[in-house]
Amino acid sequence: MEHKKMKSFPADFLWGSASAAYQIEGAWDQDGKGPSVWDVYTKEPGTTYKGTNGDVAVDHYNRYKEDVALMAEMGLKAYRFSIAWSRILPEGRGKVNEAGLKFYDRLIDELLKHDIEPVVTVYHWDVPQALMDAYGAWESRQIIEDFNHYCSILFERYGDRVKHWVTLNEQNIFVGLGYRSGVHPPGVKDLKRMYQANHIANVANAKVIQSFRKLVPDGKVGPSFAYSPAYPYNSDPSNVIAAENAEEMNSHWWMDIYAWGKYPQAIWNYLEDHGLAPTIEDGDMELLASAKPDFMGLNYYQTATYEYNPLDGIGEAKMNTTGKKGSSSDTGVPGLFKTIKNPFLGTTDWDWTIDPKGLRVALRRIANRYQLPILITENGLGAFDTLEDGDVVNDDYRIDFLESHLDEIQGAISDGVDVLGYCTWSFTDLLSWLNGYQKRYGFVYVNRDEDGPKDLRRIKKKSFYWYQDVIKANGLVDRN
Ligand code: BGP
Repeated sequence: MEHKKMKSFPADFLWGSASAAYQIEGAWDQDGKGPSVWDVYTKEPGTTYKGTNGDVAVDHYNRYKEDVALMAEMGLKAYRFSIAWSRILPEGRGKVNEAGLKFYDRLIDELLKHDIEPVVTVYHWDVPQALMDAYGAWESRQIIEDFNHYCSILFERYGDRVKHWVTLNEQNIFVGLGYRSGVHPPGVKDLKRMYQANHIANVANAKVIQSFRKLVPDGKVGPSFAYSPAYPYNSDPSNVIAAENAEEMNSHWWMDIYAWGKYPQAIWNYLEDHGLAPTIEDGDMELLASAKPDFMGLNYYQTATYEYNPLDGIGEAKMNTTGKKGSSSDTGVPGLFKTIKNPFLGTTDWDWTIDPKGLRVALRRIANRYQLPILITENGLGAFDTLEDGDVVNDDYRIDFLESHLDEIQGAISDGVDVLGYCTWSFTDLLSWLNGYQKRYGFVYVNRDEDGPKDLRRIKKKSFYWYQDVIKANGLVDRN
């Protein structure tokens, strides 16, 4: 839709940026923290790029004041971060670690002191290793109670100061990479187990939303979903159906549950036919339908384009975790869909398509289908940055990327979509789960690499000053 005049960003728009505990905190065993699955998984040979892990990460645990001071200098209105479950409950359940709770008290207070709205994610993939050892974490229904207990501790402790909460971060990614491609913990390739763990995570998510209503009645809560809108390769109806299949299997499978408590029919039938449908217990569907979120959290990075894939067609892909352009391969589900390169779009060095308009497509589709406000909880560009003499990083490519996406957000707002805020990924550089430290996302360069933490010096990139101007103007600024 073309508009003669675009609407402005709302006056209370949350101009933000995001991170996750494992990717920034470090201090992996400091002050009583227990190990998470990522602390253990990254130590297994061959799991991550050059064996990188989050033992030190960017040491945010010990440098949070410096990081928040930079956020304040930038004028950030919101900061999304996650809480490490095993800092609060080192064993995942049982004994509470007061030192862990105190760390987040200090962080939240520091943010509020600078008028930065904390947006707290309760789960960004770092389930306590103790729960993995005890019962296979998300594969057991025991986690429903344990997760609810953990979240209730957070709601009670921080609910007076934190009003925006994210439940599960990218459930589709942590179960997909954990149990389908087997590249995230627990490193399993078993679709039956994946769909079962996913259903249990859905129930746990719903239960926590119910607790939230009681404990933080004036707060807002929602999941963050990694949505890559599906495009058909062309108007060949076989390819259009392939894209429908992908949209339903890769996206509606989760978002329909969050918004409506229902699994989409065609994929449900497909899974039943293949012996992959999850076991549903009495009361599950009622619980799912009763736990409506206040917003859909959207993590948007790219779109995917699909074409017909025959029954004997291709399956799992090879991922690019090195930054060597073109080293990934197409992926598919035989009989449903396969990916194909979109001839209209360029890609990053990690082969992610660059598609700002796709963000507008995502916003429009979510708004139309679910009638929920949307909080963009992640969007950003992973790129190689060069630290130049005099501590300068000229990341014009990142500014171009973010600016073009913001332009489409404003387009979506003008179309009538209720967008609550925009959290870029990420504020400082951080550990990219499988891709080491060379895939950088931040406004703030952190002087470390795969070989070691160096001095962890913080350096403002050119994009830092650009976003500062955008926030000040409450919208896009003329760069010339
Ligand atoms: C999302 C995750 C983030 C972040 C981001 C970039 O899937 O929620 O934690 O890592 O993607 O991904 P990557 O680090 O793989 O480039």
